[in-house]
Amino acid sequence: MIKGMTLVREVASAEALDRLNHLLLSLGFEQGKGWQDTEGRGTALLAPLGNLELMTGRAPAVPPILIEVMGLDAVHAAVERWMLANYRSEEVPALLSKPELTHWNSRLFTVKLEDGLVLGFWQSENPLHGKPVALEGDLSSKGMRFAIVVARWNAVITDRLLQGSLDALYRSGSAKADVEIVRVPGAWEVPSAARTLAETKKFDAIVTLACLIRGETAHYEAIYNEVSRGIGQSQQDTGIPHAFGVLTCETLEQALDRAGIKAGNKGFEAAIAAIEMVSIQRKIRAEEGGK
Ligand code: DLZ
Repeated sequence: MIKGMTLVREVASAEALDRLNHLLLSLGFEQGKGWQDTEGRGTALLAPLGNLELMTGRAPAVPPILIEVMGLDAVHAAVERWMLANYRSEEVPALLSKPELTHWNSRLFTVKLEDGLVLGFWQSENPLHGKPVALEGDLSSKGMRFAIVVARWNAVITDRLLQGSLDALYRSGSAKADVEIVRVPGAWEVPSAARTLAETKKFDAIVTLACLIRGETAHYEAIYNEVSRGIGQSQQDTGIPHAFGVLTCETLEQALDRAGIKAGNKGFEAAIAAIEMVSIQRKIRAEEGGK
């Protein structure tokens, strides 16, 4: 039912309002819808988030208007420049404090403006502060079992994709015995082999590798659509993650670029995605099991 929160504060004059409005916009507030009538006017400054904090047990150690920022030192420098432009320079040190560590693992500075209006600017020292809590997969593949299905067609490319996948798996902890490589004639055969492997339930994830080049592939779109649909369907039907390392390129040069020359190695990326998906599946199941 709650839509938002508005803090209303009177300032001394129209000039003060414009000056402050200008400062806060330059720091990153968004201009909201203001108002004006015969007696006065208001300006709305929008922040991405707001919250109401209630406390008890001791008096607040902070001003009632607290603005959370990124880049506290840059904000402090901008406020200082603004203060020097609007106040006598000898007044500024008493009005603008230096950023200091707080007891809640943050840094904060305050600025006293006209009519006792005090703003506190702060930044958390915790890099994870404010990040949405999310389950994420780890990138260790130790103890996971993988099958890699690789098409022989365009082997000059797919061999490089395979090397990329193996590199990713071994470097993240896989034992050679935990990685099975299955070669199939071309991209068209990849979904069927992937599904057969997934159905054995011997593997935690399947990595699929192939390369379709438009110039040499008749009905390129039709083949690509069927290959991607088949791999996706196998993944959904079996519940085993299938990483998609099927290149679709206009030219051989483009394919080479994506197989380790200029634009990364899609085989490496697919294997990393597979590891992450196995890890995330395990975490989701562990959470479910713990409920
Ligand atoms: C036939 C064919 C063609 C024209 N192009 C490719 C390609 O670019 N990439 C690929 O992986 N495979 C290609 N193939 C082979 C088919 O995928 C399939 O292996 C054969 O049609 C046999 O079913």
